[in-house]
Amino acid sequence: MSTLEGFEKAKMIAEMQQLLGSEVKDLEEGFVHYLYNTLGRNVNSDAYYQFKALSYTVRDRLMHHWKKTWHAYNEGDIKKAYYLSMEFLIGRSLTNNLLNLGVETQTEKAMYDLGLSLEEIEDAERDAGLGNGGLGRLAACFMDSCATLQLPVMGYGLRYEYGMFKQRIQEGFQIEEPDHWLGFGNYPWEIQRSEYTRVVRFGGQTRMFTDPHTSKLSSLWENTSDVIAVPFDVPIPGFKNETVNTLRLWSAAAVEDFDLTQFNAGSYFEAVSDKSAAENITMVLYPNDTSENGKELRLRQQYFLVSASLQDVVCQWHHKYNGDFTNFAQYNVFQLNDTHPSLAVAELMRILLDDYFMEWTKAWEIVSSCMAYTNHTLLPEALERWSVPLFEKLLPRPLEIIYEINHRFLKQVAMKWPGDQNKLRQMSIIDEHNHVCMAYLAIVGSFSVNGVAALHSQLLKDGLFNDFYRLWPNRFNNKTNGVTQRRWMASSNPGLRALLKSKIGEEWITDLSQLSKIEDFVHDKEFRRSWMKVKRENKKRLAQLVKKTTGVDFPEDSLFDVQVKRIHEYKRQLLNVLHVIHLYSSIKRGQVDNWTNRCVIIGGKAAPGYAMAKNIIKLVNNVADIVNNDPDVGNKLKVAFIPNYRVSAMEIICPGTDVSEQISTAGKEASGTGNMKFMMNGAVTIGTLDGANVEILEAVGEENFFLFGLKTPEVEEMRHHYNPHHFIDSDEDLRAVLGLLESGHFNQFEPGIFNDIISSIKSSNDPWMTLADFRSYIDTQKAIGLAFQDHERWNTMSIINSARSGVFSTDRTMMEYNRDIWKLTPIAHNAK
Ligand code: B1N
Repeated sequence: MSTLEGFEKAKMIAEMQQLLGSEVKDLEEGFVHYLYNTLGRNVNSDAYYQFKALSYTVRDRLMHHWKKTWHAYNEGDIKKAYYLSMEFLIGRSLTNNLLNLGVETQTEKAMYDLGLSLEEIEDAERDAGLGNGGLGRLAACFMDSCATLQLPVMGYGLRYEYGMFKQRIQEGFQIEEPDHWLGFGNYPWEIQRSEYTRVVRFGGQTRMFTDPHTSKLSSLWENTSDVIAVPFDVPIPGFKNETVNTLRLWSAAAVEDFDLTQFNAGSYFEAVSDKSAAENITMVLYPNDTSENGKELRLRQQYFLVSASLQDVVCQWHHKYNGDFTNFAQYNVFQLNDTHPSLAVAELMRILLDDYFMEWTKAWEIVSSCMAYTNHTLLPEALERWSVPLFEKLLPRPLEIIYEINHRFLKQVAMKWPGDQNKLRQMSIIDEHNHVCMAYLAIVGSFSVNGVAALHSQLLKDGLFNDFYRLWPNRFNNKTNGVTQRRWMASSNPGLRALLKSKIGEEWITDLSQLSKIEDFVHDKEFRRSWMKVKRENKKRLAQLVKKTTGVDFPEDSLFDVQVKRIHEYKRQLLNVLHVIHLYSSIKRGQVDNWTNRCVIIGGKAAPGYAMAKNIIKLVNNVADIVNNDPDVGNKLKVAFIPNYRVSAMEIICPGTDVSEQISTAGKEASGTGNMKFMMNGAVTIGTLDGANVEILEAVGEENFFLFGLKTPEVEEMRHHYNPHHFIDSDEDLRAVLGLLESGHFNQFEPGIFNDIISSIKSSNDPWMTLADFRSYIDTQKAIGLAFQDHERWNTMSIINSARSGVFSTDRTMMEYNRDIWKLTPIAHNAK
């Protein structure tokens, strides 16, 4: 380097430092300003206020780009997509927003200068738990990827006052506590936008009248009880690209604070309780994952979301194009996150027919070319059906429209299958029991129907929706789920990020396929050592979390075996417990040759009304208690049930995991997304051929995946003659496990509490056929234990799993939705 070049370089570095320095100073000033002036606290206040002040500071930096993005999307003729979802499981936002803004180091320095730790401040943020599990978290990952890809996509959801309940464990039982996540104030990431308030109508009656515009007989919806929808906007920044998309969450309010007529008539109590009935709509998230919430309030929530969101879009269109809807479908597409917002089909019809006096065929042409439906489950208990009387009471006008949609649809069915009464009956949107089948409404009203993993999409076509597939084969497609690597690697696994940076740079943060480059280093000694070291550090962090939340000590050189997800019989946490009991019983019998020390983590919430799931939690805790306190066991086996599993817990759990448990009964898990997070972070999967496991196996190859269990067709075949006793009689290990369970070994002072569990797995009607997969699971776990002892082999598997996870980024998923369904043009605006 010449002196001149050296001088230039030194000058550049100095300028850069100055720039960084001024950034640090700005952050400091902003932080102190909000802490003192807005929150009335000082620097030594509670970490929660520090978090709030820092969040406001960071939010300020998003505002300008947010506005610019909004204008860029709304100025010209730009096609936009709307993601309608009852759940957005956002988790924390501070760390993520710092990452996407590219100011993590500067912020860390700013806080350090003030004598504070950024990590502690980040840890004070409460999770925005506005979702149950995979479906809600997927919506949040989608939002992150759309902003990073600069796709004009807006999220629409509900601003629940209470998110997913907090789970506490008391004497082994799950206790639910309300989660007042807003923290008795505002969420620092939201901006209330009262100017976009909408009115949503419920109840009343319909009356026929002659429409003065068309001179046709029309329906008038009157005497309704109205509720106000107030939007709160949450910014969704893309990764270092100046795009900030919007997630709009609706909150319910009474039309007027008090109904004055009632109030004046002396009905003070009724007036106030009407107000709270209105506000009830967005009070609480229904805590059921993959099961129906057949309650009136849930239907209210669904219509509230759909009506407010569609009015929002349609009103803006109306103003912009003076009521000309010719091109509406060309510029707007609505993605329905499962059937929960499928009323959108009827509601958009209602708006076009009743508010804009459009003709049916024209309106239907628009509606059915701008709706797209994603199915997330095949489980019959999750398929939404609303009783017609309830519908009639709550939504008489949308019901009329559904009748008409069905009438016209059944004519099409009759044309396709002339004289086939069965088909009409099977495919009718109104079923034999006088229920509205929301999935059929969604399919009939959409131009695209997709499943969430290759196997799941195939099963939709072959089974559940076969009739519809035969009628409209081109409507059906697959979009395999993903997760965002920004949250699930870059931000939650800083050790891995640093290692990757040193080898392959940082392009993977926006192009995960780049991860494959690390396979070039799979034989590089120094790289391999660093990879192990990163995992070791992450296991340390995870062990600390386990210690803090359960008191159990996890030795870091043990195999960390993790199953975290909602508790459900189909996910088979029970199979996992049976394995734990098998290990315990082996130790007790002295069968410990070639033993691998193992720490088992199970975590997840049970729906409060799901007795069996709650009992499974109790069983895990009781087994853990016996195992962890038996001196014969020592470090050979440790078991912990992590309480209150949520997004922010997964951020610590996932990087520290060696084995990822994905053990659902084949054909039951639509996709799974935890499986992808673990894989990215270098865990090896033990799994059935179910959901996206199929694609994970395909990516890593059989030598890097521990496959076990029956395949989907085998499950379905065996169902007809399933006999668990056949497996019990022929398997000594299984007998030993069941013997321990049945003897009350794990419930000595609580007689009989596990009887239901025992009889469910011993029943020939067990839909999840747990015992059928026992042998294969135990043998595969044995193979895992041995593989783990070969550190080098394990390390190779770990590296390869991560290296080949590129396809499981939601960036890829979103590009596919866009290519095949939305067809949006990315908008790169220059925010000057
Ligand atoms: O959606 C995830 C998938 O990865 C999971 O396999 C799937 O189980 C999950 C009713 C659901 N399906 N259905 C729901 C959630 C809430 C509710 O009230 C159903 N969740 C899934 C993402 O595709």
